Amino acid sequence: MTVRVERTEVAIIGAGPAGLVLAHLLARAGIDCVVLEDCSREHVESRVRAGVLEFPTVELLRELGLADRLDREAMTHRGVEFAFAGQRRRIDFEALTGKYITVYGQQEVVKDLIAAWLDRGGALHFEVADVTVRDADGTAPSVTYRAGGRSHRLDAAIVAGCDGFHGVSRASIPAGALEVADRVYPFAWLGILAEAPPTTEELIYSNHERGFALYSMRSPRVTRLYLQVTPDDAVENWPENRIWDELATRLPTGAGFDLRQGPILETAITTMRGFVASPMRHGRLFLAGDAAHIVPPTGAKGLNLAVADVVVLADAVERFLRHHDPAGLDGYSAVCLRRVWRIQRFAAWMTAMLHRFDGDDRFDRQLQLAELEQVTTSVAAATALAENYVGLPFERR
Ligand code: RFL
Ligand code: PHB
Repeated sequence: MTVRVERTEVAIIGAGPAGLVLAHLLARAGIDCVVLEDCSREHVESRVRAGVLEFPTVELLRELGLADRLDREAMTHRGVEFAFAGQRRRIDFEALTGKYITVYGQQEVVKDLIAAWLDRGGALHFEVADVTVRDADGTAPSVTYRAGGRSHRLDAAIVAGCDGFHGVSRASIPAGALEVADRVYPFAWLGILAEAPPTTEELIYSNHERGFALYSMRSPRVTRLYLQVTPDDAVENWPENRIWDELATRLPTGAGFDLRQGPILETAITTMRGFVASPMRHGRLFLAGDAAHIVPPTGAKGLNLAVADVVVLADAVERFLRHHDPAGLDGYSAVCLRRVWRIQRFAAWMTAMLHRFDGDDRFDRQLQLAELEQVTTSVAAATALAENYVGLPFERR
């Protein structure tokens, strides 16, 4: 069968936040790229995931001219609350760091990035199948795939593996060429999206003796709530009334907090894991975002970390393709991994401080409460949390 051959400078696998932001960054630098996505546009635009955007992420979207709708519709949060031992304490990001976070659904970001990309005539193929990375260890890599009943080959100078944790990019790297660090947590999150107006202006992370709960939101009409559950739990075990009862138990009561109920639009269980593959490169294949690493969601970092990677990658690719300087590509993995591990540390620390671990004794519990006391009373400790939460500055030239 004939193979359709196309050429570009950068082949991007995956139209999630990493792949789409990379495409826009490269286009700004005048670099040609093609994005390949195995799901449909409807599917990627409706996948409910992250909601918290760091300050540097939002600044970058603005700089790229991709934040018009975000600036109209998103919610600015200047702090966050922690509930524990019957109290609520606020950490004031703005006072401590001068920065804030933005609450805007990941699928809204993805919608905006796709619309802007297609508007400017960018190449993006949905529903491609059998995506395979070829000859990554030579100087002429390519990606083959099937679409519209035909076989295709996309030749490129660089392949960007932005295809998430279960993608093909990382899996195409020979065993032995990657080192993996992995931590699976002994719990999961049950997340719901409910058509109910938020009762507070900011997120509430709650440490409760029955387990962690998180109060978040997506808009003035939709709340996003999470409960710590066991890793083998199933959505079928959680009828609506059980979810609301458990949320009411674990979230604070009184003092302006009123858990408003409403129709549940979606329920899903997410396992909790920290994972890092290194190096984030194999020859001309560069991994970015969840394809290279995942963090437990307690720090709200995964999407933001994906964006931080592609900021470094776009810069490195430009130096290589436009100035024949491979230094950026050679340093890519080390530069990204420095941030990745700082974020893993933050997410692991938040996770340890807020969840109930099986086998916790009275001593462990008191240590958790003391940690929360320290973080919410010491300006130094609160500042350390705030600067990580609002987002460490990107590494840029
Ligand atoms: P994505 O978003 O998974 O995108 C990868 C894309 O690649 C496609 N793909 C392929 N395409 C072509 N060929 C193949 N063989 C392919 N295989 C896969 C996929 O269809 C998809 O479109 O990875 P990316 O771009 O690296 O982005 C990472 C983020 O999605 C992820 O880290 C966050 O969602 C994590 N996360 C959060 N991050 C935050 O920054 N703030 C948060 O508040 C936050 N909350 C969360 C989260 C993740 C959660 N879940 C469901 C895991 C809350 C939850 C519950
Ligand atoms: C969310 O709103 O989905 C969310 C917020 C904070 C987190 C994780 C998820 O830490």
